[in-house]
Amino acid sequence: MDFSSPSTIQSQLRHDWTIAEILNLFEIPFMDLLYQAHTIHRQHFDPNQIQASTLLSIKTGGCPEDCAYCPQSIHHQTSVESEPLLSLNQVVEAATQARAQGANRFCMGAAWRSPKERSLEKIIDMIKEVKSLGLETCVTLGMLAPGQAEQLKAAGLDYYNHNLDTSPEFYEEIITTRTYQDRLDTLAQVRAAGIYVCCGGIVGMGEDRVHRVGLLANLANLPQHPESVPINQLVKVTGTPLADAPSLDPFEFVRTIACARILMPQSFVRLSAGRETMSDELQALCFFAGANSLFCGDKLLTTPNPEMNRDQQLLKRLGLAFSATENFEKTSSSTCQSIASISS
Ligand code: SAM
Ligand code: DTB
Ligand code: SF4
Repeated sequence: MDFSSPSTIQSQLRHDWTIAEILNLFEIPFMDLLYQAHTIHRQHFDPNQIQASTLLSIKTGGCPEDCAYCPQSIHHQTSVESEPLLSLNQVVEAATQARAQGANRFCMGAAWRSPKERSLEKIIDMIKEVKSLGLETCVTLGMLAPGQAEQLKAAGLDYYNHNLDTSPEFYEEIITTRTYQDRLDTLAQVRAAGIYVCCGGIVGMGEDRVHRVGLLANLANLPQHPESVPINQLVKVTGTPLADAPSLDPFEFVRTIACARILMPQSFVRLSAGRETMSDELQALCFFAGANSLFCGDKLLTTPNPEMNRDQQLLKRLGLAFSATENFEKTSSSTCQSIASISS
């Protein structure tokens, strides 16, 4: 393929990517890869707009799953304590604050294998209240049983986050308590219920490039690309089996972002966990490579995220603005003010 002219760079919506093709993409010279990814990015998005979501852990710790990266698993001895589900009031308060800070989507995460019916009723109330604040809603609750996605959709849920995390081949080294197929089944239920899909993975877990390629292939070859693709860089947490995982070459991280952009041209690619330890320059490269979404706020679920002030300064220095909404059915939203405009 010729990567030297914008006219030869065409982004197609494909669902038949092979591992060999994606490996070839990873192997092209860095500048050519960035050029191609950025050109595709510009064909679908305003390159100066970044979507912002805020995360809240509504049920922290005590999770029965054994995900090797996760500080919330009961299988690992970390400093995260198990807490009960937050009350509706606590959630509404946090969402109101997030809205005031400029986020347009509020993501609620629960450390569950899957939601029990009684808990789901409480989540449904939370979704309704957060939506009534004019925010987009996202939840991540683990695996869904048949019918639960429909209940969430009826409550007005916009997005469901459920990650493939890594390639099928590396998966068993990371999680043994649920299968790759379990994840695909939950994603299919979410899609069938008409909820937007937020699905990505983690890199920097000691996997090889071929496993990063396998993750991207499985995301891109889903029947429909996820609307939102979070790319997490492992946050190494003391007490988890991955606490001493070897650090990923930052340029390899940028390549992963660029390849995600090329493979899923119309999806929002989210620079997710791991930003706290990334330099401003690395994040800027990621935005150039096609990342156009992030989590804002000082905390992810249990680990730190860059402080709001640092993000505001970064966006200002790069001339980027937080966008109104990524909702695919709405073209504008009056509910949110851009963080950049608040800061200026
Ligand atoms: N329990 C639910 C589940 O696993 O689907 C929802 C919450 S879980 C914390 C959501 C995602 O966070 C995981 O799929 C994983 O990709 C990401 N994650 C968890 N711990 C992480 C870490 N230490 N570093 C980077 N990403 C992490
Ligand atoms: C996702 O892919 N990343 C977010 C969100 N979805 C729920 C979570 C990151 C969690 C990082 C570890 C923690 O803070 O506990
Ligand atoms: Fe539980 Fe989700 Fe953490 Fe896995 S990633 S241990 S399912 S909270």
